Amino acid sequence: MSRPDSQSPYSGPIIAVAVGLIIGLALIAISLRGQRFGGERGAEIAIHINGVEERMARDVLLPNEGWVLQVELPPNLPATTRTRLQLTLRAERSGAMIEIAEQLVDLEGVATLVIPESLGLYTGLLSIRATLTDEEDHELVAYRRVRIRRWLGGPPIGSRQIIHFDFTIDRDGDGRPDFERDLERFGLATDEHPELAKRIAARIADRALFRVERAYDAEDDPNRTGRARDPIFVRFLLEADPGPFVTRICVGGRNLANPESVGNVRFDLRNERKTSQECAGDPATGLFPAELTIYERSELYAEVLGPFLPAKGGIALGDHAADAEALATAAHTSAAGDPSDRRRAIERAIEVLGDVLGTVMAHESAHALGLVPPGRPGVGLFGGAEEEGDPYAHNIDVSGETPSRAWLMNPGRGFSFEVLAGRSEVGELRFRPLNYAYLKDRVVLVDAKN
Ligand SMILES: [Ca+2]
Ligand SMILES: [Ca+2]
Ligand SMILES: [Zn+2]
Repeated sequence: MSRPDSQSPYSGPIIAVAVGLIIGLALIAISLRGQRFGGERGAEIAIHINGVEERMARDVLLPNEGWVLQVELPPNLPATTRTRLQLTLRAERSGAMIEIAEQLVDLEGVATLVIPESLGLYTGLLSIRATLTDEEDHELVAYRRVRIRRWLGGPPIGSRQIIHFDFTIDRDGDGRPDFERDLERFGLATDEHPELAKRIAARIADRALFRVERAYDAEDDPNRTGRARDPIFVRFLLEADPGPFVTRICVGGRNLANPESVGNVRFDLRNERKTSQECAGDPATGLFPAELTIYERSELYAEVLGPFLPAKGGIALGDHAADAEALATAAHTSAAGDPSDRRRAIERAIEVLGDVLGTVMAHESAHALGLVPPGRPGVGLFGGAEEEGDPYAHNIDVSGETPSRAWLMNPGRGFSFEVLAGRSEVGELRFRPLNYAYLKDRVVLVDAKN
């Protein structure tokens, strides 16, 4: 393209001067902001709440105990400077000040405090001030204000909530758990060998439960308390429990009204119903593993289940001579040296199907516990609204879109079989930090009417 004749001969130099000016101003701004601290320029302290990124955490309401305060210090500071961190909490209403020093725990370079009840925080605004002083008495300061609120009707989760995944549901009344019949669709059971169906069903259920527990009580807790176990937890069981707060979620059977849906557990805002049944027939609620056949075109599905699907040249579990023995003992307890190909295929099917099902169980049980409340904090936790369809009760980001990162509570329809199995590049699906904070009673939600 030729140069337009009308262009001013001065435009080049003018732009150069302007760019120079902008760079100069930017440099001045940086040097004003980042006076040398600990020998470095631009050093900053960052105050985080519950491991949630700043834009999402801005308006959250916090309980008077149990939430996590994290102070991230500049990297590469001498240890002596790091130990001089001062943390002050100031109640805006009363002016009461609390100095914190001893209770801070260092977690991978982040000074962390799980707010104890003994701190006696009151409802209202709380100012957090973090101060560091270096060898030359330069001060580095960071502030943050948070809102402390009370839960009306108690915290949503607590320590007594139980989720019972009932794999014995017999919706069709044939005297056998529907889940065992569901496995026939994957070639993992036959009508002639109900005893093998029972055994593999139990193995898959165990594997799935283990996956659920991993999702709720992860070692890499994004809220980073450093505790071996959080006092707030949900128990997940495969057997019925006589406790008062049991939510029963049935696993198995057909979802005739919505045959493409693997899970249909009702969203329960703020977990108001701690005792409920997700087993009804019309409309069907619960989990429907048989519908996982919607993923049959997935590569992983074909690879893992192909050996059992007669339509794919496989042999259904029970029809192969080695199956009874393979299922009689777990692979690792086998006395025979190398497991046979068949045994390996069975173990792999249990692992992959168990992980997929466990991922769906973790997602669906979180709906019963109140994730993801629609709206922004402190009414919601960036969940989609009811009229939005798929995003309803699922994660959206601050701009109202489905998050670009794959999180466990994103709309379920978007996940592939590989992602549900935890065998894609995104790894095992996890609760995002804000979801996790809710599941650990570290954020307060208020009624929109209040
Ligand atoms: Ca049945
Ligand atoms: Ca509930
Ligand atoms: Zn969902």
